[in-house]
Amino acid sequence: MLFHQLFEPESSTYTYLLADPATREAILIDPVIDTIERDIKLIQEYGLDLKYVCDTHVHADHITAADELRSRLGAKTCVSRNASLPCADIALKDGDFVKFGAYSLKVLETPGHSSCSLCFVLPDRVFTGDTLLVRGCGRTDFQNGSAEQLYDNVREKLFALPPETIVYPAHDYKGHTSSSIAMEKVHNPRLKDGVSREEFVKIMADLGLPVPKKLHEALPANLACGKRPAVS
Ligand SMILES: N[C@@H](CCC(=O)N[C@@H](CS)C(=O)NCC(=O)O)C(=O)O
Ligand SMILES: [Fe+2]
Repeated sequence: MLFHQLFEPESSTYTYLLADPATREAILIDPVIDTIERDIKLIQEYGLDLKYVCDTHVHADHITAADELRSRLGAKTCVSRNASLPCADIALKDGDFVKFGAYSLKVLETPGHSSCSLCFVLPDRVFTGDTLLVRGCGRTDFQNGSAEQLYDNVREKLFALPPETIVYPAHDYKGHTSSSIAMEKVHNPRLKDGVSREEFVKIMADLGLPVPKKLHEALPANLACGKRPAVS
C-alpha cells in the first residue's frame, strides 16, 4: 500500500494519503484546505485516482478540503451519518467499509470528542481522529462531546484492536507522529489501564482549554463539507 502521513502546521493536523499502487485508487483522510495544492500535486505526481475523502469528524479547528477535492478531482465526500450533513456523498456507519483497490477501511463509530467521530481501521493500523491522540485524546467540551462515551469507545473499540496496531491520530501538538494500541494502554496518562471512568470524566472536565482559534470560521464551513460562503 502507498501511504503518506502529511502535516498541516497551523492546526497541527495530520492528513493521510492511502492508495493501492496496482489500481491507483486512493483515499485522503482529513485533508485541510490550506494544504490542498500540496496534496493535489502529490496525488498527480503518483498518477492516483482519488476516490474518497473521509473526514474523521466535523472539524472545529480547520476547514476540510473535502468539497474542493470533490470539485477538482471528483472524489466522493464521506462523513459519519451522525453528522447529518446533506452536502456529504456518503454517510458512514459502524461496520461500513470504504474500498480503494484491494484495500478497505473499516468504519468504527466512536462518539466522544464529537457525536460524529469515526475511526478507520486497516489490518495493521487505525486512524483515530481526535478520539485517541498520542498520550492524549480530543477534548469533549463541545460538538455534543461526551467524556463518558469517549472513555467507553476507546476501551471497548480501540483497546480491543491487536496491541501492535499502529495508531495514527488526526492531530499532534507535541511532535509525535504515531503510537500503538499497546503503548497507549500503558502510557496514555488519561486512558491507560487503571484510570477509572470517573477519574477520566474529571480530567476532561478540568482541562479548561481555550476554544480553537478558527472555530467560528471552521464550523460553518465544515457543515457545508468545507464550502466557504461566496464573497459578494
Ligand atoms: N490551539 C489549537 C487547539 C485546537 C483544539 O482544541 N483541538 C482539539 C481537536 S479539534 C482538541 O481536542 N485538542 C486537544 C488538546 O489541545 O489537548 C487551536 O486553536 O486550533
Ligand atoms: Fe477535532
